[in-house]
Amino acid sequence: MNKEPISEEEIFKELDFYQSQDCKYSDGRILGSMCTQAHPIAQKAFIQFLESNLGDPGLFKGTKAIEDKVLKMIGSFLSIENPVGHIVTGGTEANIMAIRAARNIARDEKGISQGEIIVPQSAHFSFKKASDILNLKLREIVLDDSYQLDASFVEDEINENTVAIVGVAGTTELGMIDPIEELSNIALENNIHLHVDAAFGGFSIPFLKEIGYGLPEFDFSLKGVKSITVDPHKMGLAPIPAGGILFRNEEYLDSISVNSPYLTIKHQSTIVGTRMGATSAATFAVMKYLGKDGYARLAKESLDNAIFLAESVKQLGYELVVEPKLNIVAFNHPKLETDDLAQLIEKRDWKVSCSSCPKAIRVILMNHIKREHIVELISDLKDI
Ligand code: 0PR
Repeated sequence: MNKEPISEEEIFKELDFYQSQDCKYSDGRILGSMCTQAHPIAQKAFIQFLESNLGDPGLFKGTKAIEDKVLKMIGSFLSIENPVGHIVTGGTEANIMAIRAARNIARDEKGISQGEIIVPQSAHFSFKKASDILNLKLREIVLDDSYQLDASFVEDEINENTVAIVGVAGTTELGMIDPIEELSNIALENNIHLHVDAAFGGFSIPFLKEIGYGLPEFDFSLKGVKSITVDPHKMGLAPIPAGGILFRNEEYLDSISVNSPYLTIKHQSTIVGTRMGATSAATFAVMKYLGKDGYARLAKESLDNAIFLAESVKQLGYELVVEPKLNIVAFNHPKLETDDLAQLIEKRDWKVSCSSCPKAIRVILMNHIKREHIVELISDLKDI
């Protein structure tokens, strides 16, 4: 490190140099990201609340009230009036908190010491982290022909050690929606915690349903659903790191709270201690600014773009993996291996991502990918 101070100008010259090596969402070339440009109003609120620490909410009572309001607003489109939870660092922290709550309650109420969780093959790798950290065995359920969890296999995997079942509403690779209603019934019959990972789909499915899209139920209206992950920093247009975890009631948060004696609150349930208030403020701002109509418009635009891309690649003779349910399109070349196709697309300056199950090129139609970018991509795919 330098001993003598360096001028602001010098520092920013250096920072600009490094930043110029980063990809920019606004270029429309990032095809495989679930994050996108934060809405300008969210950026403004983020900066205003930069110093606020929700790890010690007695010092930041106003920011704490904002976090509570955000949870209530999210609850208003996930069929719950008074959710309990937090705005956290992302889907990973949210999922770990949910599984931790399920494990602790199963331990305290059923005496389970060697717990297991049941997840679809399509579950995000954060559940691997959760099972490792929480010492739980992971049981994976195979997918059906449309790449959704096959609920008929779930009951076979349940045993006296099962602490949670996970369903995904908007899978990471393909944007599919698991049969959450069936999972809810199974969870209720067997008295097991059902967690829904709607990190990606939580900010789009409810709004698409509202404007008439026939998508399945996945939220707290289903009695078996005890917790939902829903990330403002994905389809919510909030800045990173804004995840959301909502529980049905206080019992779940209590089960993961530890004493924090010298703070202004005496208990803390998040994994992270010192934590941002800025993300709650930013999420509050963008949610108010867009309203349900704004999110419905954005979700429809993204889905329309996905359908447009899907139809176009089919017309070009590419093989579509599955008709898009949400704004993710996965496809393959009829002759080339996926990795070779990925390389050819990368060569044309696109930032490509591949799905693993099945192997395919995967494009997430986030807000930064506009129609003109898709048209350009289609033209490159035509050449290839
Ligand atoms: N649950 C689901 C369904 C997800 O898709 C993701 C992340 C998570 C949980 C975990 O969320 P956090 O990453 O917020 O902890 N899905 C994307 C993925 O892993 C995240 C992502 C975002 C990846 C932007 C790349 C990228 O450029 O693919």
